[in-house]
Amino acid sequence: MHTLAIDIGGTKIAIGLVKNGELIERAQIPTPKAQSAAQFAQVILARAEQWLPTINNIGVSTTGLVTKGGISAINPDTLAFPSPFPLAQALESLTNKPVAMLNDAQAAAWYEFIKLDTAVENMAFITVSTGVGGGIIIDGKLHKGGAGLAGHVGHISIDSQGPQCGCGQIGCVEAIASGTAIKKASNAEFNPPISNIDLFERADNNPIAEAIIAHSAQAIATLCCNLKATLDLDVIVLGGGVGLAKGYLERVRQAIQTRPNAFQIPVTEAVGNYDACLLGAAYQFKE
Ligand code: BMX
Ligand code: ZN
Repeated sequence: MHTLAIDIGGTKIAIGLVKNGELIERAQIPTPKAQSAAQFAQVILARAEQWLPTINNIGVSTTGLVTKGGISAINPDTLAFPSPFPLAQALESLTNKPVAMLNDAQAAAWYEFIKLDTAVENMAFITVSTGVGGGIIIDGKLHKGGAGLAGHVGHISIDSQGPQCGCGQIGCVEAIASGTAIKKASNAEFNPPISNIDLFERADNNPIAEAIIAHSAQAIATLCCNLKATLDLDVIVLGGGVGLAKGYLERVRQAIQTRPNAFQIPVTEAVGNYDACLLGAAYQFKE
């Protein structure tokens, strides 16, 4: 079976051809500015043109809340199109193929759950990237909730005195720990501004860079302990550009170790690496 996998982020779209569960081709385009879902879908399909004759179905993972009506923003600062955006319908009518769509972190959670070394029943996937997203598996099933919002753990508020989040709340994990939040903190300290990649490289010798990254990792550790307390998870899988950056997972683990025993939880690295969401898009067609 061949699946066209599409992972939509705020700045880039990853497109892949997945054959029997393996990613065999991969491409990437910047997220287009499009007036309509049909136009947006056309840009994606044009990049995948050579694969279209072979595909059986299309799996999409996307940033944002996924409902029957389309994709909607929880944090409009990180979404490039208006809500609700009926992209699944547009892809379906342009290709006549079955289309399945999930929130990006929910899709990655399902993929990472299937790929776990040791079978567990309850886990979460957390991505620390442009935003902070999440997906939750309870009793071996992806928990989406009534409105599809389940897993939006980036919008758990952990500091009532904290920064304003684009979602409208104060002190969300996303506003403190995301790649966007790290960049904001870094811009306030470094002139000329440096990239987040440079910030991680400087952290060994520069206490300001280290403090910015540690602040993010501490917030993610708090989130992990809160999830342990709420759902008694067996494991948390970490992914995303920041989550997978050198030394980040170690910082999160160290911060968790300072918390009381009852809230300790193992945190592992996403086996799907930077493509966990893309692979998750395709794995909607796998049990
Ligand atoms: C935001 C939210 C989530 C998403 C998460 C990670 C929007 C547009 N997105 O919290 O749905 O899962 O970001 O998204 O409201 P990423 O783009 O950082 O991977
Ligand atoms: Zn928020």
